[in-house]
Amino acid sequence: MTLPTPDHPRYTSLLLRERIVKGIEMGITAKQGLVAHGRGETFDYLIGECTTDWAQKACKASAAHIILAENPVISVNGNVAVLCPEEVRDLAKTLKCKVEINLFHRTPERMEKIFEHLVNKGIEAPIGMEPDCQIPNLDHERGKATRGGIYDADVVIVPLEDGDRTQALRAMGKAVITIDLNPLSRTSRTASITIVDNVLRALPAIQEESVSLEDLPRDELRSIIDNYDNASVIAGSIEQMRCNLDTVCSSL
Ligand code: PTJ
Repeated sequence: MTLPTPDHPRYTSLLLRERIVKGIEMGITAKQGLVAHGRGETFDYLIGECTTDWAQKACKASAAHIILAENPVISVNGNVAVLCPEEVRDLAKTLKCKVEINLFHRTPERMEKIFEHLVNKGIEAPIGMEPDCQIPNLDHERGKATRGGIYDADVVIVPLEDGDRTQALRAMGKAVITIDLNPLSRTSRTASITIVDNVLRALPAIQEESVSLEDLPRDELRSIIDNYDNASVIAGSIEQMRCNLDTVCSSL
């Protein structure tokens, strides 16, 4: 692995790329995860590789949702497992969320390796290894779920999702929080809360927001959620990308 020195302008981005490559070598990340990561990199570039005010607003509403939740669950796939296992662990601990492994390209070998990896990173008892039910109207592997986990969750956090599961989870009456750098994706447009940010920045941002909200009474937390407008947050994120492009174009 050839890594640039930390003063390289693309250091963080290249480091993450290496994590994904290593994830593939370890049998954790799907090859398709490379393509997904590349798409994410493009949108991250456009958003300015930072947590925008729009994303921060979405993180605050997410924190309120999770604090009020009875059974919040973080869904982990092969990209998330290698990009930010510590951030998943910390958020799960702080906000008492279960962690469920859920894969699109599911194989017993990958499930086993991801489980071991998460346990090694300090995540206690990830679930998903023995799914015992199916999300209605979702026939593929992503529909496999666990009772007491995603199947019974009231709030599900789905970073780097791949489409129709968000819709299916919402049809079950759940609140779905997605972290997706692509504001145009179906997932982004159908989630209850869409955080247009890199999962690496978004998970700690939710955690920080939760610390500042933890002493608020329930009705104030509820009003943060009720006053949150996801459509305007998505539109704002797209507008931010357009402004960033305009700035670059006008400097040429
Ligand atoms: O591990 P598996 O088998 O469950 O497969 C996982 C992947 C990611 C391969 C699968 O879910 C997939 O194909 O996803 P998509 O349809 O490519 O969607 C992934 C979305 O996540 C895209 O919209 C990307 O822009 C976005 N994305 C990629 N990297 C990041 C990201 N969003 C936030 N943070 C990232 N680091």
